[in-house]
Amino acid sequence: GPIGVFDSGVGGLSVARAIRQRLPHEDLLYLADTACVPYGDRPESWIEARSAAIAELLVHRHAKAIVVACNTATAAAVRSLRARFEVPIVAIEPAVKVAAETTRAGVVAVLATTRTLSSENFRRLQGLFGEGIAVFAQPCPGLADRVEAGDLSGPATRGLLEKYVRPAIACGADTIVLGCTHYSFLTGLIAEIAGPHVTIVDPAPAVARQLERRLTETRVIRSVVPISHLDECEPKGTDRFLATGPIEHARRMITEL
Ligand code: DGN
Repeated sequence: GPIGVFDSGVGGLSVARAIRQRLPHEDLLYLADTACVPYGDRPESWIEARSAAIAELLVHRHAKAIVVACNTATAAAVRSLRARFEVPIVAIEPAVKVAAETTRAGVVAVLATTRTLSSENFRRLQGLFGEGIAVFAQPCPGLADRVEAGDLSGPATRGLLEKYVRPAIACGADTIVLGCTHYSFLTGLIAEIAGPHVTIVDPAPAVARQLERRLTETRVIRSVVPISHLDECEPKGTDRFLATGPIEHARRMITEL
């Protein structure tokens, strides 16, 4: 079966790309929950239940592993997904550890959704890996929506990024963690605004590596939020792309994968 990958929208395609590169012989089954994007504004219990429904759909379509390609969903749902499903659940999360190993200034910035940064999971990561360094947690309201709207370089996106990146740089950050999969598509612009001495950490390749490990090894949820509508984009090779709502932007970004 394929590798099931999901996000609230197109952001997780950055993770799909990393998996494609690392595991070229695996098939992908990607689901963009575009009917419900963004997840950032929704209650944690809702995200948990929705993630369960999506995972169920992917497993029903024979996914042999599920990749949670959304930091917000990881924070809300990873534990219950692992308890409910037997297939390996590999989940992206802000790469505080890598950033701590990378920074020389001892100051790292994490760009993510408000929900991710206020989560228990993020506190845990900070506790585990943030000792001895300053972690500048920068919520980026509206930024994932710009990417979802297909605006990767326009004035609105640039304006938001300047607002979110500059304060961290002013505080001496030399390492920026992309703590939301949507921001991966803004790496170039972030680098430009942050300047040449700043390292950008994208956890997507680490997720692909972790998936590779889990596939060589070889777990079940109760309430679900039903998916009432499903569209499918044109397949790309043996890869398949589904959406529960608008798929126009997803379609364009898939072609560029
Ligand atoms: N792509 C999601 C993440 O990685 O957290 C965030 C997008 C959203 O639904 N707000």
